[in-house]
Amino acid sequence: MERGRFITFEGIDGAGKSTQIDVIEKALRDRGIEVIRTREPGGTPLSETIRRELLSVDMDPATETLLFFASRAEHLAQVIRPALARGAWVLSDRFTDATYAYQVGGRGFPAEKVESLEAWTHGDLQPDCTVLFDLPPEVAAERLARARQADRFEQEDCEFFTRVRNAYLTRAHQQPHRFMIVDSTQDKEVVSAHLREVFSQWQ
Ligand code: Z5A
Repeated sequence: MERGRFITFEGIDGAGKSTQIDVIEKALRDRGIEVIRTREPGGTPLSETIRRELLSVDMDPATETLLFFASRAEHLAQVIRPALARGAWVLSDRFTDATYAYQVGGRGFPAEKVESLEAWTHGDLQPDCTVLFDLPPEVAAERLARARQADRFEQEDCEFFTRVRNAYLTRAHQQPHRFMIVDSTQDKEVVSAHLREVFSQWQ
């Protein structure tokens, strides 16, 4: 059985990930592919419990980073690895690039510590494709203000999100074989049409 594909979605808060994952999920299902849609932090009962704490409780950056990886280890063991092994495609709303962007880029947590946690947790498994929805933090903040109440991360200031955005862009330029950068300032329908076309063929 051929291993399924692992596709992750990244971007600053309010970049439009959820909106466009719907489109990609449908394009893949229309091809008869088994799709598992999941998210981080979260994706299993235990990881969802960790998510609630991460989004609401102030904590030390080391605790925060370790909890993201604890949630991820469970997610990999219970959901991602079994799905890929049976040939399903996994669409994950965020994965380890988010830790590099938010904890390393945003909070200044040491990159080498994240590298060793990554190697320990899933060094042998990396996304086949990462769609990065890129847009200026000011535009994302305006969209979110209209959409809902802010959680602990969304309450960070514009400088924090500028650092997060820059960290994402740096990773994308370092690993162009894996990243697809999408200009998320474009109209929703324009972005959807582009992604529908890409994922109706992507192997
Ligand atoms: N986090 C971390 O720090 N470290 C880690 O390792 C991981 C995560 C894994 C939870 O993520 C938090 O955890 C996250 C980072 C941190 N920070 N926060 N909060 P999350 O993915 O669950 O939460 P999120 O990023 O905030 O998701 P979101 O707000 O749902 O954003 P989105 O999915 O990218 O956006 P959306 O819901 O599709 O769109 C937002 C609004 O904009 C909505 O009203 C849309 O209708 C609108 N929209 C979307 N696209 C457009 C366009 N093109 N034009 C106009 N309006 C649009």
